[in-house]
Amino acid sequence: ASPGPETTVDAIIVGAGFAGLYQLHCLRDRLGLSVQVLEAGDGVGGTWYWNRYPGARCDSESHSYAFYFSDELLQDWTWSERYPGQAEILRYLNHVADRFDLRRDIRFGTRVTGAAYDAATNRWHVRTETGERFAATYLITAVGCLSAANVPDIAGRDDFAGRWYHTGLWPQEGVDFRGRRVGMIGTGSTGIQAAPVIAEAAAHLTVFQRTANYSIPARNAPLTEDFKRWAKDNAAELRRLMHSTVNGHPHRIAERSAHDVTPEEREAIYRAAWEKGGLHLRAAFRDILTDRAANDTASDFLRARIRDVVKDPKTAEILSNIDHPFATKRPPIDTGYFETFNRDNVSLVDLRATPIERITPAGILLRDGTEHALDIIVFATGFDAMTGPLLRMDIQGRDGLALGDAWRAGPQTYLGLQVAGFPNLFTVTGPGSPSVLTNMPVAIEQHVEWITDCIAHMREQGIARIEPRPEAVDRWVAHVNEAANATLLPQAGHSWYLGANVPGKPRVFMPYAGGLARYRKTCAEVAARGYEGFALGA
Ligand code: NA7
Repeated sequence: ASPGPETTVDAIIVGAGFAGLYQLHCLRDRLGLSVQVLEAGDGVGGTWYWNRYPGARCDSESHSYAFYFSDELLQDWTWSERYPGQAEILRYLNHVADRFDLRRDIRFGTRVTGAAYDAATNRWHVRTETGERFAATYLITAVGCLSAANVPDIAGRDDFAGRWYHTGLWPQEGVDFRGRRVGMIGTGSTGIQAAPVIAEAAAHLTVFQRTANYSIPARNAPLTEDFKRWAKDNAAELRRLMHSTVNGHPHRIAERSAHDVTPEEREAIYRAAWEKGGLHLRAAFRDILTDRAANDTASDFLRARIRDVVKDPKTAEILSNIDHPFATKRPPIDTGYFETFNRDNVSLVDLRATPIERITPAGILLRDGTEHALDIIVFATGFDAMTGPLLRMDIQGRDGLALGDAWRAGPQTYLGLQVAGFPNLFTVTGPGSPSVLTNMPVAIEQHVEWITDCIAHMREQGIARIEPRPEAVDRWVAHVNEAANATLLPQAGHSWYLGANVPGKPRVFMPYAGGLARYRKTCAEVAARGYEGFALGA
């Protein structure tokens, strides 16, 4: 078929999750640009549109997992639980889309399959899976960091006679587990949320664990009326707090060291954090993520909790045999995860001891010859994180330079916002930004506002293009490495922060671990100095 006519706008935004929605609002309603949002899903929501697996819930507390740019929006919306569930977040983002009349500039069911920059006209040309074509001066990716599903290529997968699903591509109508024998592969945040809910419904659940993981009870509960009122009355203070913390959460990391207290005091502090639930344990001491001996105290505490809960000693041993320091992989929080293994209809397979040989029509065959008969396989196997969503779009910069070639040895950005050789391409929460180590909406608002201010500046000053200077990129990449190496984070050799979960992916620590507050300051200073490190061209 011959290509259709090309639609030209000022800016194209890819994605309609938190990032794309706010970016559209800023560029259209604050700067007056013509904007087209292209979204693969049939609705807004991004992560929360696709991740409908049982038990899907946010790890950030609801009063902090929201846009803070509009006081009216903050006052209008009321969360119901301490941690918002998938359905409630999706309702929230639909509310935002309606409130700011965003839908009219979003094209749904439209997956971007290519984008190429033409230097002669200073235009990005974008094509979609459905054959539509768009052109724009600015191309802004708002595709998220955990949106390219990682479905492991296990031999025999397509011969499986039952049904299989990836948690990040969950069917809208849900999956009926009743009476089914279910196998779930993966014990990251997702598998840890899903297992207890699947186990309630299924005839039997077998969890296939490759890497044992820590988890902390979320202690989710309905919010009290007092708390709801408090969060609204203190919105300005909460905003200031989230802008000033290392990870954008509305609580501070303690200033004391784990070595400043006696073992008994430490135990009491961990106990209290454990009872409080969620991410507070990570904040109990300032050196949990920087000092191995300090970290060991937290890691040992958490391993002991697993052994307290899980009754079968062999299962407890497999679950607590964790080989990375606490919080060097994204720390899951759960509702009854370890308790699930005390159920009669749940069993655990240790893939380190007996790896998967292949998937058969009847189920999963292990290398020791054991075959687990299954009706449903759930892949809770995570994502090709951070770079995956960008590389899958086939983006070509100046002179046909493919992003995949530019990033062969790992992602190279300036501030996680721009790539050398790709003028006027902005990557919201791109690799090299702190986003995935933080409370995401706070990181997103900062990026979107920085990009908006940058484009406003360009239009005021008659600047046609912006891209980072290669030496600024080199400096930033070195700084990202340095920041990671100042922490224990690179010690989790199998984390998605390092790309280690995807076979063949370069092992590079992708997010910026220097903290959100410091990063915000750096970005602001760069802009104030006339976009230092960027080449601005006519
Ligand atoms: P994660 O955290 O990447 O977890 C994926 C899990 O799947 C993890 O336990 C992996 O083990 C396991 N996995 C991946 N591939 C395989 C294969 N081939 N065989 C067996 N097991 C495998 O993804 P989630 O979806 O749980 O969470 C992603 C983020 O979403 C989370 O961090 C929060 O930020 C929200 P591995 O550790 O690689 O050995």
